[in-house]
Amino acid sequence: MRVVSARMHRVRQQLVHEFRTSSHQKSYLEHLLIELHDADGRVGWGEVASPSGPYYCAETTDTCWQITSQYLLPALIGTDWEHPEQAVENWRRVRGNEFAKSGVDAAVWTLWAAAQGMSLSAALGGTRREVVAGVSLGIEPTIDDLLEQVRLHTDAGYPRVKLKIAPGWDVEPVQAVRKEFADLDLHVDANGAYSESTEHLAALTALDDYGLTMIEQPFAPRNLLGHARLQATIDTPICLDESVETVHDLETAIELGSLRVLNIKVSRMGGLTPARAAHDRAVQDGIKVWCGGMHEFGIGRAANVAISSLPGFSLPSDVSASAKYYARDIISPEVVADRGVVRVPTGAGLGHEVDTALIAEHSIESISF
Ligand code: OSB
Ligand code: MG
Repeated sequence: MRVVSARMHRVRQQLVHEFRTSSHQKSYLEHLLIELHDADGRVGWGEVASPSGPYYCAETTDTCWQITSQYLLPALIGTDWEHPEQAVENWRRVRGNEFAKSGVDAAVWTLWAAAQGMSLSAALGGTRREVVAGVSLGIEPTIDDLLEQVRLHTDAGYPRVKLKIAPGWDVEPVQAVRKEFADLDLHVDANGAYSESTEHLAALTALDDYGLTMIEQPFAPRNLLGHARLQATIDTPICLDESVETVHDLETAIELGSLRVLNIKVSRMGGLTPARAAHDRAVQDGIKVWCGGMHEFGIGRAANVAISSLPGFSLPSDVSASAKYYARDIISPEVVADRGVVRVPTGAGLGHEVDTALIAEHSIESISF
């Protein structure tokens, strides 16, 4: 196969509900949408879901634009390849920049799946026909606001809720939610906001009493030893997100005992190819996996649904319905969740139509290659 031309669009979408984490706050997102064309008129779509600022990871929308347009697309266009894993060899020399790579990698996979007449899920080796979605809820102004959000989403049938926490917003909100939702599959995500100070460790240890499914990324990304030390003293499984950008990070974390659960994000790991490799490696060592999200628009969301269909994804994923995030999504049909269950598309390629008119309407900037 050969990509003969490409386009990249910088698109802004308003969130239906403002989202706050320990590190940043957002009411809209700007993602890059990549379309790859082959000589037979097929199109492959991928999404770069980088946050605008460098608060989740080092990348930003601007760095992704730069790396994609200056290095990744020029390295791909015009080369011959048989399989997506071969196509991504073209940018093996580019260090880091996983969000930028992930959008091009996913576009390569959807183009290849379309050419094979296979769904993205089948192309990846997915076995599930439906995946279970949870929701991730941000830090709210008050506990009452948070309880209202939990009610809204559990009433809609989502079986798992993740709460963002930060020092000063941890035991109290968790206690309040647990009091009203005794049996809910509940977990927390700190986005690395805690240190190993006595005060912070006391709060994290206190969370051990609330039957949480996991505590996600309590410490800074590089602090694998700290995560191992904490895991040795609490029963609640630790889940890593930001700490694991490569399969090598995962192997180190497993060896150190820093995690029992892995949040696999297609974006954070540089695409479907490395995300699938991380899935295989985690399952081999009995690490539970689920798919995290970055508030993707429909194209990135469809890639997340496809990877979540691999057999090892045994916990609910952050692949909530399009409507949880956006008034109107850029794909049709939109992603829908029925009591938290999302059907895995069976149509060739992405399995959704891409609404190019809506993309054009919300596009800030486009570039052709
Ligand atoms: O840490 O998982 C995270 C969103 C932006 C940045 C980081 C994270 C998140 C989420 C949202 O939790 C997951 C989603 O619903 O897409
Ligand atoms: Mg996280």
